[in-house]
Amino acid sequence: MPDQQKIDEIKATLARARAVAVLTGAGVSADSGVPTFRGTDGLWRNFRAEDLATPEAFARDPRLVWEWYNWRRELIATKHPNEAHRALVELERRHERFLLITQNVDGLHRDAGSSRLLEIHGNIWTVRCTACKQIEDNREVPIAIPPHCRACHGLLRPHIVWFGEALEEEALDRSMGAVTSCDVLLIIGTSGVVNPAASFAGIAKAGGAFVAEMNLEETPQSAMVDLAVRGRASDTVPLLL
Ligand code: BJW
Ligand code: ZN
Repeated sequence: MPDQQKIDEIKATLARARAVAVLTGAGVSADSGVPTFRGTDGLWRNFRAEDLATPEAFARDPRLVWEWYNWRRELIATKHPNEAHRALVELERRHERFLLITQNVDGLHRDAGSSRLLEIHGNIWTVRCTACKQIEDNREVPIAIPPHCRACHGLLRPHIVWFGEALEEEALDRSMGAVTSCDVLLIIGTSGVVNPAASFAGIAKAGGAFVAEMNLEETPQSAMVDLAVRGRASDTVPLLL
Protein backbone atom coordinates (compact mmCIF):
# COMPACT_ATOMS: atom_id res chain seq x y z
CA MET A 1 0.00 0.00 0.00
CA PRO A 2 1.46 3.44 -0.87
CA ASP A 3 2.43 5.60 2.10
CA GLN A 4 -0.21 8.23 1.37
CA GLN A 5 -2.93 5.57 1.47
CA LYS A 6 -1.56 4.27 4.80
CA ILE A 7 -1.56 7.78 6.25
CA ASP A 8 -5.15 8.30 5.03
CA GLU A 9 -6.21 5.05 6.68
CA ILE A 10 -4.59 5.99 10.00
CA LYS A 11 -6.24 9.43 9.81
CA ALA A 12 -9.66 7.88 9.18
CA THR A 13 -9.16 5.47 12.10
CA LEU A 14 -8.08 8.31 14.36
CA ALA A 15 -11.16 10.30 13.38
CA ARG A 16 -13.39 7.46 14.61
CA ALA A 17 -11.33 6.66 17.72
CA ARG A 18 -12.65 7.33 21.21
CA ALA A 19 -9.35 6.57 22.96
CA VAL A 20 -5.90 7.10 21.50
CA ALA A 21 -2.57 5.96 22.91
CA VAL A 22 0.85 6.81 21.51
CA LEU A 23 4.17 5.18 22.37
CA THR A 24 7.32 7.01 21.37
CA GLY A 25 11.02 6.22 21.43
CA ALA A 26 14.36 7.74 20.55
CA GLY A 27 13.53 7.99 16.83
CA VAL A 28 11.18 10.91 17.55
CA SER A 29 14.02 12.91 19.09
CA ALA A 30 16.54 11.80 16.44
CA ASP A 31 15.21 14.54 14.16
CA SER A 32 16.02 17.06 16.90
CA GLY A 33 19.63 15.82 16.90
CA VAL A 34 19.46 13.55 19.97
CA PRO A 35 21.33 10.29 19.24
CA THR A 36 19.30 7.07 19.40
CA PHE A 37 20.47 4.18 21.58
CA ARG A 38 20.85 1.47 19.00
CA GLY A 39 21.80 3.61 15.98
CA THR A 40 25.37 4.06 14.76
CA ASP A 41 25.64 7.25 16.85
CA GLY A 42 24.42 5.51 20.01
CA LEU A 43 27.85 4.69 21.41
CA TRP A 44 29.72 6.83 23.93
CA ARG A 45 33.44 6.00 24.35
CA ASN A 46 32.56 2.59 22.90
CA PHE A 47 30.03 1.84 25.66
CA ARG A 48 26.47 0.81 24.83
CA ALA A 49 23.46 1.86 26.94
CA GLU A 50 23.33 -1.73 28.21
CA ASP A 51 26.86 -1.29 29.67
CA LEU A 52 26.08 1.92 31.57
CA ALA A 53 22.36 2.08 32.28
CA THR A 54 22.36 -0.55 35.02
CA PRO A 55 22.48 -0.39 38.82
CA GLU A 56 25.56 -2.64 38.69
CA ALA A 57 27.47 -0.22 36.41
CA PHE A 58 26.58 2.67 38.73
CA ALA A 59 27.66 0.73 41.84
CA ARG A 60 30.95 -0.18 40.14
CA ASP A 61 31.80 3.26 38.75
CA PRO A 62 29.36 6.09 39.50
CA ARG A 63 31.77 8.65 38.03
CA LEU A 64 31.82 6.92 34.66
CA VAL A 65 28.02 6.68 34.56
CA TRP A 66 27.69 10.35 35.55
CA GLU A 67 30.22 11.34 32.85
CA TRP A 68 27.97 9.62 30.30
CA TYR A 69 24.96 11.50 31.65
CA ASN A 70 26.87 14.78 31.63
CA TRP A 71 27.70 14.23 27.96
CA ARG A 72 24.04 13.56 27.21
CA ARG A 73 22.76 16.43 29.38
CA GLU A 74 25.11 18.84 27.57
CA LEU A 75 23.88 17.59 24.22
CA ILE A 76 20.15 17.53 25.07
CA ALA A 77 20.32 21.01 26.63
CA THR A 78 20.96 22.41 23.13
CA LYS A 79 18.09 20.52 21.44
CA HIS A 80 14.53 21.58 20.70
CA PRO A 81 11.27 19.76 19.91
CA ASN A 82 10.68 19.03 16.22
CA GLU A 83 7.58 18.74 14.00
CA ALA A 84 6.80 15.25 15.32
CA HIS A 85 6.73 16.46 18.95
CA ARG A 86 4.54 19.39 17.91
CA ALA A 87 2.13 17.23 15.89
CA LEU A 88 1.60 15.01 18.94
CA VAL A 89 0.63 18.08 20.99
CA GLU A 90 -2.05 18.84 18.41
CA LEU A 91 -3.21 15.20 18.35
CA GLU A 92 -3.61 15.36 22.14
CA ARG A 93 -5.70 18.53 21.78
CA ARG A 94 -8.06 16.76 19.33
CA HIS A 95 -8.80 13.71 21.49
CA GLU A 96 -10.63 13.65 24.77
CA ARG A 97 -9.12 10.30 25.75
CA PHE A 98 -5.43 10.43 24.92
CA LEU A 99 -2.17 9.33 26.50
CA LEU A 100 1.34 9.84 25.20
CA ILE A 101 3.66 7.22 26.66
CA THR A 102 7.29 7.99 25.99
CA GLN A 103 10.43 6.00 26.67
CA ASN A 104 12.45 9.15 26.03
CA VAL A 105 14.13 10.80 28.98
CA ASP A 106 15.09 14.01 27.14
CA GLY A 107 11.97 15.99 28.14
CA LEU A 108 11.33 17.21 24.58
CA HIS A 109 7.66 16.12 24.58
CA ARG A 110 7.10 18.23 27.68
CA ASP A 111 9.04 21.14 26.14
CA ALA A 112 6.77 20.90 23.09
CA GLY A 113 3.69 21.22 25.31
CA SER A 114 2.40 17.65 25.70
CA SER A 115 0.62 17.34 29.03
CA ARG A 116 -1.18 13.99 29.00
CA LEU A 117 2.27 12.46 29.04
CA LEU A 118 3.97 9.60 30.87
CA GLU A 119 7.76 9.45 30.82
CA ILE A 120 7.96 5.76 31.70
CA HIS A 121 11.79 5.61 31.81
CA GLY A 122 12.13 8.86 33.79
CA ASN A 123 13.70 12.18 32.91
CA ILE A 124 17.33 13.17 32.50
CA TRP A 125 16.72 16.48 34.35
CA THR A 126 15.60 14.73 37.54
CA VAL A 127 17.92 13.21 40.15
CA ARG A 128 17.28 10.89 43.08
CA CYS A 129 19.26 10.44 46.29
CA THR A 130 20.48 6.85 46.67
CA ALA A 131 20.32 7.28 50.48
CA CYS A 132 17.18 9.26 51.40
CA LYS A 133 15.43 8.65 48.01
CA GLN A 134 14.47 12.31 47.65
CA ILE A 135 13.73 13.29 44.04
CA GLU A 136 14.49 16.72 42.66
CA ASP A 137 14.90 18.64 39.41
CA ASN A 138 18.45 19.41 38.47
CA ARG A 139 19.36 21.36 35.32
CA GLU A 140 23.07 21.86 36.05
CA VAL A 141 25.18 21.37 32.94
CA PRO A 142 27.63 19.93 33.66
CA ILE A 143 26.59 18.53 37.00
CA ALA A 144 29.48 18.32 39.54
CA ILE A 145 30.70 14.73 39.60
CA PRO A 146 29.87 12.86 41.75
CA PRO A 147 26.82 14.90 42.81
CA HIS A 148 25.64 14.77 46.42
CA CYS A 149 22.25 15.25 48.07
CA ARG A 150 21.78 18.63 49.75
CA ALA A 151 19.68 17.05 52.50
CA CYS A 152 21.79 14.05 53.56
CA HIS A 153 24.94 14.18 51.40
CA GLY A 154 24.09 10.79 49.89
CA LEU A 155 25.18 10.04 46.32
CA LEU A 156 22.70 11.27 43.70
CA ARG A 157 21.76 9.17 40.68
CA PRO A 158 19.72 10.01 37.59
CA HIS A 159 16.00 9.42 38.24
CA ILE A 160 15.87 7.09 35.25
CA VAL A 161 14.81 3.46 34.95
CA TRP A 162 17.84 1.32 34.21
CA PHE A 163 17.95 -2.26 32.92
CA GLY A 164 16.81 -4.72 35.53
CA GLU A 165 14.89 -2.03 37.45
CA ALA A 166 11.12 -1.97 37.68
CA LEU A 167 9.18 0.91 36.16
CA GLU A 168 7.27 3.03 38.66
CA GLU A 169 4.10 1.15 39.50
CA GLU A 170 1.78 4.06 38.74
CA ALA A 171 3.42 4.74 35.37
CA LEU A 172 3.20 1.07 34.44
CA ASP A 173 -0.44 0.79 35.56
CA ARG A 174 -1.50 3.92 33.70
CA SER A 175 0.29 2.97 30.51
CA MET A 176 -1.07 -0.60 30.62
CA GLY A 177 -4.55 0.83 31.21
CA ALA A 178 -4.27 3.12 28.18
CA VAL A 179 -2.80 0.45 25.92
CA THR A 180 -5.42 -2.12 26.93
CA SER A 181 -8.38 0.20 26.45
CA CYS A 182 -7.38 2.31 23.42
CA ASP A 183 -8.96 2.07 19.96
CA VAL A 184 -5.77 3.22 18.28
CA LEU A 185 -2.14 2.79 19.32
CA LEU A 186 0.55 4.67 17.39
CA ILE A 187 4.09 3.39 17.92
CA ILE A 188 6.63 5.94 16.76
CA GLY A 189 10.43 5.76 16.53
CA THR A 190 11.17 2.87 18.84
CA SER A 191 13.16 -0.27 18.06
CA GLY A 192 10.68 -2.27 20.16
CA VAL A 193 13.29 -4.38 21.90
CA VAL A 194 13.09 -3.05 25.46
CA ASN A 195 10.37 -4.36 27.74
CA PRO A 196 7.80 -3.65 28.99
CA ALA A 197 7.18 -1.06 26.20
CA ALA A 198 8.01 -3.70 23.58
CA SER A 199 4.94 -5.66 24.68
CA PHE A 200 2.48 -2.78 24.16
CA ALA A 201 1.81 -3.55 20.47
CA GLY A 202 0.76 -7.12 21.29
CA ILE A 203 -1.34 -6.02 24.27
CA ALA A 204 -3.17 -3.39 22.21
CA LYS A 205 -3.80 -5.86 19.37
CA ALA A 206 -5.14 -8.42 21.84
CA GLY A 207 -7.54 -5.74 23.10
CA GLY A 208 -8.83 -5.17 19.57
CA ALA A 209 -7.05 -1.85 18.89
CA PHE A 210 -5.78 -0.66 15.53
CA VAL A 211 -1.99 -0.46 15.81
CA ALA A 212 0.19 1.60 13.48
CA GLU A 213 3.96 1.85 13.51
CA MET A 214 5.91 4.84 12.22
CA ASN A 215 9.63 4.20 11.95
CA LEU A 216 12.56 4.61 9.58
CA GLU A 217 13.15 0.88 9.69
CA GLU A 218 11.45 -2.43 10.29
CA THR A 219 11.16 -3.58 13.91
CA PRO A 220 10.20 -6.85 15.64
CA GLN A 221 6.64 -5.43 15.87
CA SER A 222 6.30 -4.54 12.16
CA ALA A 223 4.82 -7.92 11.23
CA MET A 224 2.06 -7.75 13.85
CA VAL A 225 0.87 -4.15 13.39
CA ASP A 226 -2.02 -3.16 11.13
CA LEU A 227 0.02 -0.60 9.20
CA ALA A 228 3.70 0.32 9.13
CA VAL A 229 4.73 3.70 7.72
CA ARG A 230 8.41 4.13 6.85
CA GLY A 231 10.03 7.53 7.13
CA ARG A 232 11.38 10.16 9.48
CA ALA A 233 9.01 10.91 12.34
CA SER A 234 9.23 14.66 11.74
CA ASP A 235 8.00 14.09 8.16
CA THR A 236 5.38 11.40 8.76
CA VAL A 237 3.70 12.29 12.09
CA PRO A 238 2.54 15.79 10.97
CA LEU A 239 0.77 14.10 8.02
CA LEU A 240 -1.69 12.59 10.51
CA LEU A 241 -3.18 16.02 11.24
C1 BJW B 1 13.52 6.75 13.68
C2 BJW B 1 14.23 7.89 13.31
C3 BJW B 1 13.48 8.94 12.76
C4 BJW B 1 15.65 6.51 14.15
N1 BJW B 1 12.16 8.82 12.62
N2 BJW B 1 12.22 6.65 13.51
C5 BJW B 1 18.62 -9.26 30.84
C6 BJW B 1 19.17 -8.51 31.90
C7 BJW B 1 18.47 -7.43 32.48
C8 BJW B 1 17.23 -7.10 32.02
C9 BJW B 1 16.68 -7.84 30.99
C10 BJW B 1 17.36 -8.90 30.41
N3 BJW B 1 16.58 -9.41 29.42
C11 BJW B 1 15.44 -8.70 29.38
C12 BJW B 1 15.47 -7.73 30.33
C13 BJW B 1 14.46 -6.74 30.62
C14 BJW B 1 14.91 -5.41 30.06
C15 BJW B 1 14.87 -5.50 28.55
O1 BJW B 1 13.84 -5.36 27.93
N4 BJW B 1 16.02 -5.74 27.92
C16 BJW B 1 16.10 -5.95 26.48
C17 BJW B 1 17.14 -4.99 25.89
C18 BJW B 1 16.45 -7.38 26.23
N5 BJW B 1 13.99 -4.41 30.55
C19 BJW B 1 14.14 -3.88 31.75
O2 BJW B 1 15.09 -4.16 32.47
C20 BJW B 1 13.06 -2.94 32.22
N6 BJW B 1 12.63 -3.31 33.48
C21 BJW B 1 12.06 -4.50 33.74
O3 BJW B 1 11.88 -5.32 32.89
O4 BJW B 1 11.75 -4.68 35.03
C22 BJW B 1 11.34 -5.96 35.48
C23 BJW B 1 11.36 -5.91 36.98
C24 BJW B 1 10.20 -6.07 37.67
C25 BJW B 1 10.22 -6.02 39.07
C26 BJW B 1 11.42 -5.78 39.72
C27 BJW B 1 12.59 -5.60 39.02
C28 BJW B 1 12.56 -5.65 37.64
C29 BJW B 1 13.57 -1.54 32.33
C30 BJW B 1 14.00 -1.02 31.01
C31 BJW B 1 14.57 0.38 31.15
C32 BJW B 1 15.25 0.78 29.87
N7 BJW B 1 15.89 2.00 30.02
C33 BJW B 1 16.65 2.55 28.92
C34 BJW B 1 17.92 3.19 29.42
C35 BJW B 1 17.73 4.48 30.01
C36 BJW B 1 19.07 5.12 30.13
C37 BJW B 1 18.96 6.56 29.77
O5 BJW B 1 18.27 6.92 28.82
O6 BJW B 1 19.64 7.32 30.44
O7 BJW B 1 15.79 3.40 28.17
S1 BJW B 1 17.21 1.40 27.71
C38 BJW B 1 17.09 2.48 26.36
O8 BJW B 1 16.25 1.77 25.43
C39 BJW B 1 16.30 3.70 26.87
C40 BJW B 1 15.19 3.77 25.85
O9 BJW B 1 14.08 4.43 26.37
C41 BJW B 1 14.95 2.32 25.50
C42 BJW B 1 14.22 2.10 24.22
O10 BJW B 1 14.98 2.53 23.15
P1 BJW B 1 14.28 3.18 21.88
O11 BJW B 1 13.62 4.42 22.25
O12 BJW B 1 13.48 2.17 21.19
O13 BJW B 1 15.56 3.60 21.02
P2 BJW B 1 16.41 2.75 19.98
O14 BJW B 1 17.69 3.45 19.76
O15 BJW B 1 16.50 1.33 20.38
O16 BJW B 1 15.54 2.76 18.66
C43 BJW B 1 15.33 3.92 17.91
C44 BJW B 1 14.33 3.61 16.80
O17 BJW B 1 14.02 4.80 16.12
C45 BJW B 1 14.86 2.62 15.75
O18 BJW B 1 13.86 1.67 15.48
C46 BJW B 1 15.10 3.50 14.50
O19 BJW B 1 14.83 2.83 13.29
C47 BJW B 1 14.10 4.59 14.72
N8 BJW B 1 14.46 5.89 14.14
N9 BJW B 1 15.56 7.71 13.57
C48 BJW B 1 11.58 7.65 12.96
N10 BJW B 1 14.10 10.12 12.36
ZN1 ZN C 1 19.58 12.36 50.45
